[in-house]
Amino acid sequence: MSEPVLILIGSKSDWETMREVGAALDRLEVRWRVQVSSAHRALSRTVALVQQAEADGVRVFVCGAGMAAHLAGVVAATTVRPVIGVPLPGGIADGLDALLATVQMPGGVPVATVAAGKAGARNAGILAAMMLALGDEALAERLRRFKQELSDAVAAADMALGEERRS
Ligand code: RP5
Repeated sequence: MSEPVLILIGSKSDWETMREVGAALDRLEVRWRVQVSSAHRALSRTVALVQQAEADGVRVFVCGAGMAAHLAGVVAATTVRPVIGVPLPGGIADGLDALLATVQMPGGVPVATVAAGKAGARNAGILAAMMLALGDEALAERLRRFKQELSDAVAAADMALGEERRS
């Protein structure tokens, strides 16, 4: 059985940002793998890879690309599994270009697009886990704990700032 999440990146240069997807999934104990495949430079390879991944049991695709970021759209055109798109900085508008290219899908072919850059990559990992948690109560419980930790960290930051201001 394949890993449930396949992270696809348009270039090896995208990995520095997209490693955040893997880090978020690791934290939630969700198995994943990563492959490089470009929509523009290797279209047939990308389509074949997605078809094989779906046949192998991949349940969610997370795609990161920059510039004219068409990778998530090509993957969404190929599979019936959910596709999350992460727009990456580096183009002429530093991520805004990739955001528009990723989010502006025509009706009928959705890509769940997250924020550009590392925060978006992290959220893509969490969102993929939330999708998988629909059929996995143990994962849903790990997500609840994760949300509680986020909230606890805000309270701790508030307390730390208060102490700093008093000293
Ligand atoms: C996109 O072009 C890739 O996703 C990457 O963000 C950008 C630049 O790719 P490289 O020239 O670094 O391979 O397709």
